[in-house]
Amino acid sequence: MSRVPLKNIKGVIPALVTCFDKNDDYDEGRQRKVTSYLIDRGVHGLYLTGSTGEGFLMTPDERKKVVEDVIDEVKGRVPVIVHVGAIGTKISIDLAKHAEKSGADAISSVPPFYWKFSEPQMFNYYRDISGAVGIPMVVYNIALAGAVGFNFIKTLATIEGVQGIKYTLTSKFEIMRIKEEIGRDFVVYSGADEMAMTGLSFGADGIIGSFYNMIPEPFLDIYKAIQAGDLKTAQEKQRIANAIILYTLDRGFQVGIKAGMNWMGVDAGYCREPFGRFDRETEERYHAEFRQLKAKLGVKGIPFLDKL
Ligand code: MN9
Repeated sequence: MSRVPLKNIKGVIPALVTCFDKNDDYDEGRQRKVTSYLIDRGVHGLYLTGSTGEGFLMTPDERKKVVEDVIDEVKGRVPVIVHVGAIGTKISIDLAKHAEKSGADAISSVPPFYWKFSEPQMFNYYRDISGAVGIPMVVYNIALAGAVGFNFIKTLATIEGVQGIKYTLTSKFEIMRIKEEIGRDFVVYSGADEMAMTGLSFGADGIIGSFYNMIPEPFLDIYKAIQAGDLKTAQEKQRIANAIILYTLDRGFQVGIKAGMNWMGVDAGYCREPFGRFDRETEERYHAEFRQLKAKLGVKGIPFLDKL
């Protein structure tokens, strides 16, 4: 099986939503459609069953099914990173081996959480998972799971197999520091969508996040603009994207992103409980509010706004 080396996995990578039906069951049909829809829009890769993918709300078997269906649907068109994080090493190893066997290009994991594990325990977690597979590991650093500090990132980078980090913190200067002190080859994905251009201009190789499901285009433009050194364009696209992001965050972001995708023309289904769902009136009201935002912004050429 040919795999994409981590250093070649760059650009705009949606933390893919997982689609559930109205009975709260995983929905393969919608999942396949959403997958191909995003590839057609030009995203550069996919990150599965992470926070946005509601991975922690699924059983290991359900997570495996999502991975199999998405990789089958992708058919090698873009690289795939699978989040295998769980509180226990044994479950994560099982998910990691399954991801490798299914054809994933890389795995990723938050540190084990809930019990406030010590750094040696977290180190062993990453060592044991990485040691069980032959594909690279991307550490997922996010406050929700208890963010780890720079020195510990450096320690984790000594593990064979740990080749990168998804850095979902707002301290973006650390991205530059990681590249300086760990090495240019250590792959960094910037993870706060609101600061995508900051992360990229500080040296991140790519961006992985929730909103690339709903509004990939401005971020594809930001990625291109930063590569071309065009800060002005990047800033303008980030400004518009952030207006949309902040509006969505205020209205419940997991559910809001799926509603937004629906308005874009792809049915991403429902979120899993306890996230809840919009009733018809609420969704219609939000839709109307977004049209007001569009009028206020007064811009054209952002497909999400154009379609509202
Ligand atoms: O990195 C995402 N974080 C979470 C992933 O899911 C907690 C981000 O993409 C945020 O959802 C986004 C909105 O704040 O930046």
